[in-house]
Amino acid sequence: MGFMAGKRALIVGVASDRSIAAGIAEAFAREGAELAFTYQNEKLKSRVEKLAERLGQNKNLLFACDVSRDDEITGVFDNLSLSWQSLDILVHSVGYAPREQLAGSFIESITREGYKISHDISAYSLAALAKGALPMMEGNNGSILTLTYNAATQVVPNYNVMGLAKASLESCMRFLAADLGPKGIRVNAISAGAVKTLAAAGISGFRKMLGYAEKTSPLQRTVTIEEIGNTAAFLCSDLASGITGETTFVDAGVNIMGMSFDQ
Ligand code: NAD
Ligand code: 0WE
Repeated sequence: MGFMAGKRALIVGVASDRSIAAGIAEAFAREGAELAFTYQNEKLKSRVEKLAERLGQNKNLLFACDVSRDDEITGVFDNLSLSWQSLDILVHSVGYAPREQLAGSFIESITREGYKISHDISAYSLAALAKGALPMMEGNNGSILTLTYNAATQVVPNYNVMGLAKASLESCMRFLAADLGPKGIRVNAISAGAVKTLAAAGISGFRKMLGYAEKTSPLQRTVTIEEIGNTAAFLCSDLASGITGETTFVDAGVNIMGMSFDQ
């Protein structure tokens, strides 16, 4: 029996089979969890549907959810509660800034609108989803997980306003952990190393970033969505019952290095 048997999880953030959320879903399903999914818009629905099917999950537990819309967030939990009495796990794997924010000089690219959108979609959405999920999660050793990136605390060229949004997301994760701990809910983050997903497609210099990990990380390679998924499964299971408010790096060790050794 898997170590997540009997757990019910809602996964937000699948856009393709390469999504980090897809790696997480795969590990959760392997460990015996039951899954429900959201999709951002109709264009992405069929991809999420196919993943749910491949993982042997109930194809009816798919809900539209653009996280910038309160009515859609409310709708997810209203509909989910018709099928599930309670929810054990919420995975938040969402990040977005308008593309032009993610290129070139920080000071030249940042705008009030870019700041607003990136923080709304990438950081506030964790609090909004937690608020919506709380009535279903209270009192059953639940766990919430979000995905962050090291540029929250260390400057990465071109990541720009998303770095600020990830800093806000990590702080949100800690405030939620403090608030929800007494209700039995743990809240954690995985800080993932660079992975080639849709969110990475078209980002100038992304290949260089993967190369940096291969050159600099102690493990001399990048990480996979399977490795991130396995860590997510651990953190969201009772095996991690003593861990909350924590950011766990799954980055082949890149973040510990101050400078790379010569090759
Ligand atoms: P991805 O493109 O597969 O996933 C991003 C998801 O965000 C998509 O499913 C998309 O539908 C969703 N999304 C964007 N705007 C939304 C909105 N308004 N409403 C609802 N959903 C919305 O890319 P990914 O790399 O799997 O990203 C998942 C998370 O992992 C993000 O938080 C990202 O910042 C983080 N992360 C990614 C990397 C990387 O290198 N790929 C590294 C560290 C952290
Ligand atoms: O969090 C991310 C990606 C976030 C992201 C990606 C996009 C591309 C498409 C947010 N918004 C958008 N908007 C779009 O229009 N990562 C950690 C991956 C990533 O993105 C970078 C990176 C890394 C690593 C951008 C610049 C520099 C490094």
